[in-house]
Amino acid sequence: MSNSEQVLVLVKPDGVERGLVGQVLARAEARGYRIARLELRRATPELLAEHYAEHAAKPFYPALVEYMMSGPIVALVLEGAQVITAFRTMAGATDPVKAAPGTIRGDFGRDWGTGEILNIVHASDSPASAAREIAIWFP
Ligand code: IDP
Ligand code: MG
Repeated sequence: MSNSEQVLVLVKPDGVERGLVGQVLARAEARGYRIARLELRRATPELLAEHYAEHAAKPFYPALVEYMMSGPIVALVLEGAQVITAFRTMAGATDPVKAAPGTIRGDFGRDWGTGEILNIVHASDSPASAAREIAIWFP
């Protein structure tokens, strides 16, 4: 499997709280991706500052940190050819209201009327970000 890739996936606190870990894992397994790492974690401000460095200056960043620290996270690494592109497609658009049915965010997410975007999963968006994020969560 020389062209195999790895992607970092996080089941975010809303996904864990709502009991959606199994659904996310089941979708990854149903498509035949291998689970290479899997751990229940708690994010810290330091870890999130690294993970979301590109968003640190955005107005929603403080709320994003609060969201990501609101409960446990399930961090996993999936492996397989083109898994980065495939899992991003499976996750769906960032805003669950706009995410297509059939995607994780489009099937399980919604606007909860709080002004926040709660969208169940994170997935690395490129080989470079996957390598960077896997090193952060699984050093
Ligand atoms: P992604 O998770 O689909 O890659 P990004 O634009 O990288 O989306 O944003 C990272 C995360 O920050 C999103 O998943 C979401 O939780 C949060 N976020 C992004 N944009 C907004 C916003 O405009 N308001 C509130 N939260 C946002
Ligand atoms: Mg992103």
